Amino acid sequence: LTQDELKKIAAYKAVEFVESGMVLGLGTGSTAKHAIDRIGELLHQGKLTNIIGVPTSTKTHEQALSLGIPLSDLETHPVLDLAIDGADEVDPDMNLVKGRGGSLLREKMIEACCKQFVVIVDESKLVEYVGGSGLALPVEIVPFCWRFTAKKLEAMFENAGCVAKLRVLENGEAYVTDNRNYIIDLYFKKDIGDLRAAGDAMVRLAGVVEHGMFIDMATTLIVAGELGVTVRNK
Ligand code: DER
Repeated sequence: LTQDELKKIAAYKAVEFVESGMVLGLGTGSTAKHAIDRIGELLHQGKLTNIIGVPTSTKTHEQALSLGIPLSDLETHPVLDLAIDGADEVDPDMNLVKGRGGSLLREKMIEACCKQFVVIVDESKLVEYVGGSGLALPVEIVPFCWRFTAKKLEAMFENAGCVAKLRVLENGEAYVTDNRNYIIDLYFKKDIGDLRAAGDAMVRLAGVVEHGMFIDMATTLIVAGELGVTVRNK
């Protein structure tokens, strides 16, 4: 099975948790895309009715619009029933790294308001510890003096061998989020230890908007692997 087929299996499994009448947080990324496609299909077939979606990015907003999924926002629905979203990393305590798709701020705002947050991943996303994949821990920062903020973040995690890089587009220009901010990708050589302390230290730094660690937020984890799909509740 390809990675994308595994993502689709996890996504379809998550949509089994969706009931008619629910207000849903719609995630961002290639795994969440499959879940949103599936929700659109069930709505179209009349197997789901009265669904309202709250999108976590402009990209998801456009996908949901094209599928005819009725949309709303957090101001109209400050409490949601269920969010379905992917992740870049999942540690053994179901803490997540998210944001490699650049949507971590809206994802975290919306997924923090959901009664149930179902995370869908293929098995390649499972790690021993956050940052363990050697891939980025994204941090959304304001563009003002971004080099200053990047250096401060790097120094904060010096003993984890942290390297901070501004996320850029192919043309070398800074990537800009839906919220008109920049993303600094942090790379670690070692475990950063206490995630909550690390997260709190990051957001205390003026200039940092939000980080991509979703600590103790997921309520259900769906993992699709070569041996099948598992569902684990927190
Ligand atoms: O950017 C994000 O937060 C995405 O949800 C990401 O974490 C998962 O993206 P993928 O489903 O394309 O791997």
